[in-house]
Amino acid sequence: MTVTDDPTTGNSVLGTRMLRKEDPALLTGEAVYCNDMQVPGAWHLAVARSDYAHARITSVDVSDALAMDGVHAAYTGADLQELWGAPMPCAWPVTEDMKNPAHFPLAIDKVSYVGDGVAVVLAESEAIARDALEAIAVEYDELEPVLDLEDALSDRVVIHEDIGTNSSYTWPLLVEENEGDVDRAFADAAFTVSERYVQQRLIPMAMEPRAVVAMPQPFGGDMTLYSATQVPHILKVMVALTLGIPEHQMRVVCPAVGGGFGSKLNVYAEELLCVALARKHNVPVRWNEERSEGTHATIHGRGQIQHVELAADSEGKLTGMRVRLIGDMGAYLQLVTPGVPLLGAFLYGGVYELPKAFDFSCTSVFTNMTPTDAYRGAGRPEATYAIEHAMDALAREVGVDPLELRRRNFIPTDKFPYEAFTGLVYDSGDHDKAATVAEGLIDYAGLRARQATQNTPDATKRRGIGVSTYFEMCGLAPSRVLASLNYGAGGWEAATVRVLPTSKVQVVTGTSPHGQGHETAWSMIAAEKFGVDPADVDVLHSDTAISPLGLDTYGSRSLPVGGVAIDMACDKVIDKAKQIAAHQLEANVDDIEFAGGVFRVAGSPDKELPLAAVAFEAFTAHNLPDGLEPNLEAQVTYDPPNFSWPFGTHMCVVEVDTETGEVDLQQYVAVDDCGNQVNPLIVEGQVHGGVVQGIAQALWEEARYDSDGNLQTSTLAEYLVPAASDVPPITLGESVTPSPTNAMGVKGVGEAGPIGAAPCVMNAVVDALSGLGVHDIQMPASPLNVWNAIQSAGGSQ
Ligand code: MCN
Repeated sequence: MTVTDDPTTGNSVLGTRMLRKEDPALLTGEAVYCNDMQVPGAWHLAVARSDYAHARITSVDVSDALAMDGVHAAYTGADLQELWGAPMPCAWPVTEDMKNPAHFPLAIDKVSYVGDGVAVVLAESEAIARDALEAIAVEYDELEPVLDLEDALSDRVVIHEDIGTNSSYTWPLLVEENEGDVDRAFADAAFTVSERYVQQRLIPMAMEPRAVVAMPQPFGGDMTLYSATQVPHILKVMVALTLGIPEHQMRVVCPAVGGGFGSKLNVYAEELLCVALARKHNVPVRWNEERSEGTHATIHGRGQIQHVELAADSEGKLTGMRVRLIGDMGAYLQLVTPGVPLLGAFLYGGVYELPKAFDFSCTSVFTNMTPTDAYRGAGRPEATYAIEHAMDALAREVGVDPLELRRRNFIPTDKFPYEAFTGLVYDSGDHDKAATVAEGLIDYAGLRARQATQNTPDATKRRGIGVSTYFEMCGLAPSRVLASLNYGAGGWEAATVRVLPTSKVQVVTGTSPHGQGHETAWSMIAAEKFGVDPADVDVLHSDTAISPLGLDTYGSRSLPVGGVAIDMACDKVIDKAKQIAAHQLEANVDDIEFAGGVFRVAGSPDKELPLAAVAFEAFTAHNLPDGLEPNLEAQVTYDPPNFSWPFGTHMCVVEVDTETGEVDLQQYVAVDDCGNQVNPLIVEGQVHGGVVQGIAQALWEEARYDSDGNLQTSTLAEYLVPAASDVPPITLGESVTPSPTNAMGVKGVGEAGPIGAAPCVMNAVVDALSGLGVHDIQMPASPLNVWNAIQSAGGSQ
């Protein structure tokens, strides 16, 4: 990648398809993941886990394990209780009276899901530690498990006796002065639909399972925690608070991290166990997750029952909406579990001009299953599914094409920035454009014509066309708005930019990439500003000793918050450099221009200084303006004034075999508008990966439990993660609507794919079968679920 050094046009790195800098190390095996770390003398931790979903522990005996060769120590939950200064943290108490049962890294009296930790072994190798688990004897009194959300609500069996109910909180979003409007909207409606959807639980499947190494420093009492996490900064604070370690003596480092999709946005029992036991024994302690262990012990995503009602006038224009959710939180609250439905609450109106007649409420319940938490999109794919699937149901009621119904309801382009019914302001949007681009790429009109010919009443191969649109609320910031939702952290991000004496650039970021290509993107931002080659920019991240300030990577916040902070820090450095250049060139600072890596005096083309000369001058400090500090460095902590609001339209084509129930996804088109793009190649990669995750929710993936609460899909043989060969080529259309919120005009893109994809595919499947009387199909649209839906519809219109 080269940079154009044309001072008249400036550089042109931004917006180019630069290959990712980080990939050679990742692809050649040079990158070091947590599990690759060589740690002489480390003790290996293994966790004995409950085989019961709901049971009282009557005894735990670790003595046989302790007697085994190579075993250094073995502990029950009761043995370690004194180590926990506080229970495991939940940082999002969404209501004042939210119920949060105490949750410790190991259970003592009672287990609440299959996989709940009950004891640990520390041994000289991982194999010995895992073998020793077999020697631990645990006796249980089995209790009836609570696995159904509606049953959980009834409190027929209460999981956590200390809180006396399975309901943790009820959180409403109703514009009070409009109370009554909702009922009126439904009473006056020409059309209504009332739907019930189930968001099945999903299991995040990062390529790299979790792994932890806790290393006490030999001198000085400090602790370094290496973890396959996406939130080193948050983890540091939480571990310090939970274990009572002075925060300045805690350091968290993420080596290379192989994906997270939200599942590594957490504080896990194994992280606390490794740190606490490393302190106790003053040795390094490490733990590696096995895949089937992870399907139990790492959070699950989704898990909601959604009741959605729409009211519309005779044209199909929305006039009111009611949403009732039941959220499945699993056995305990993890770091942000309660907040997930709230993130979706604001998006139930989709991209439509919904009046304020909106009534939302969510009750979240405990169940005897693995805890749920944020999984790519976190609440927003669920909300988009609900409105977009319901819009198709409404289109069938009204008798109009689903795309036409959406167009009738789009927020008009000239109304942006648009204050939504929730009071939040959508920064920019052009839904008609996104839909038009998608429509053209897929040949929507032609497809509808061919569909009419193909889907005769007795056709066994039926074509379906799916449409979905979305608005996403991401960039998770501003801090003040997050505060109003009771979120326990801020939404800012920090960046430090240094131009080194030789004019190489160092960017220190608080973001923590785990597959998103930040080293490339952040290099491009700095290269554009300074007129240097991106190869000359080094990006430092994911180590709290090197980057002490940060709020990490989730919620598609890294570019619109962290990237913008870098852009701003570069500007600050340039402003300082201009003062030095003005001093050297004996000119007024206001006359100094900077482009293509060179400072020039306006109107005097012969008076110029390259960045390298200014950087060296700043370093030697031999001749700086009076009062100016040496070196070229600036730090910015940026707290944006608004969320980031990407949007888009997805369309797809399926063919459904009515005899086998098999769905063949044949075409997929996505138009995702994330404002200006730093690197379209990365953006495309993000959309491709995300779309496949959304398709997977629609067609294949599901965490399935049996009636005893055993996870039946605990390995990759049963949990159907797609391969590239399972999906058709994904055609991406272009739409760029810059955000007015930040100077770069960027919005996030990391979660767009799954938000648009699941409803798009499910709309296509139902569209294929609606002529047979099929109104809905439960996700995933497996052959069995599809076939059953066809049979129960009975083939009638
Ligand atoms: N980008 C860009 N131009 C834009 C928007 C984004 O060039 N207008 C680039 C950014 O520079 C960055 C990437 O796209 O390199 C993603 O940026 P952003 O949308 O800010 O998202 P984050 O970096 O904050 O990533 C988080 C997001 C989330 S929430 C999940 S979950 C997710 C995802 O990213 N998990 C992922 N993408 C993933 N990709 C991989 N490979 N692995 C995961 O675990």
